[in-house]
Amino acid sequence: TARRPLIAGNWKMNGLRADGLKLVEGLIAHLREGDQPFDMLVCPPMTLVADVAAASTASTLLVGGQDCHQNEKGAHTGDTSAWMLKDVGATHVIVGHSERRADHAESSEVVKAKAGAAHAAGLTAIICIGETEDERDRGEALAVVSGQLLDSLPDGATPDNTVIAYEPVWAIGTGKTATPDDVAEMHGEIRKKAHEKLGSEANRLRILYGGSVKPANAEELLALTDVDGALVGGASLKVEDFWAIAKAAG
Ligand code: G2H
Repeated sequence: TARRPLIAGNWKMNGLRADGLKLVEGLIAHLREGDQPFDMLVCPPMTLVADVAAASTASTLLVGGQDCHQNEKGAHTGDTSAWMLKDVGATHVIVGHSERRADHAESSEVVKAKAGAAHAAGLTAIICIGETEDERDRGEALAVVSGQLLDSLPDGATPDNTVIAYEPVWAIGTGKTATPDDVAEMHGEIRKKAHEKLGSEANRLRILYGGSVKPANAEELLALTDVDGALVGGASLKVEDFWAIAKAAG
């Protein structure tokens, strides 16, 4: 099954207005060079989602949030709903990033509810899963990740409204990347497990790799059979680095 790669940038808590808009202008200029064999998405901090979406309307650049609340509205100070993201032009939202699982104690149950809210609002949910270094050292990586996958996928998930991002926690922002063999094994396992929920549709599911993806390692990771794109943090903050990663996809 041919799956169109998705190259997603997770800006995390980086970018004031001027930097963010400049970054987006640079990416849009590249996208206008011609048809590309990949989809490109940026997920700016909440303060910039509306501006970046407005700046991207006449281009193919997609815009998403980095998190959403599981409810539509209400007394949740500081939170943003999936409907609010949709309202300002987002098409995607990342849920369950390991930094949110760690910093905000988000369980897979909460992540599942957030993904369900994203779907209800008409957004594509990018559900992040991944094992810690201790879990890998104990030989539990496959079991932990499979469990997170099945526990985080909401009913109604399809390859059209859901993307999975495998991000080994020990490879995030550390400069360490999983070996291509480890990544290939894990992505194969994730697709196999996804069949339990999605049936043969799992063959269309996009599974991204994330964790210190950079121009120097993008090509070998993106060449793997079950790697359908990348979720890029640090290297998505520089136009030329992010573009080089995307070009490695096609
Ligand atoms: C993993 C990744 C993006 P980085 O968190 O989600 O970040 O590429 O900086 O490791």
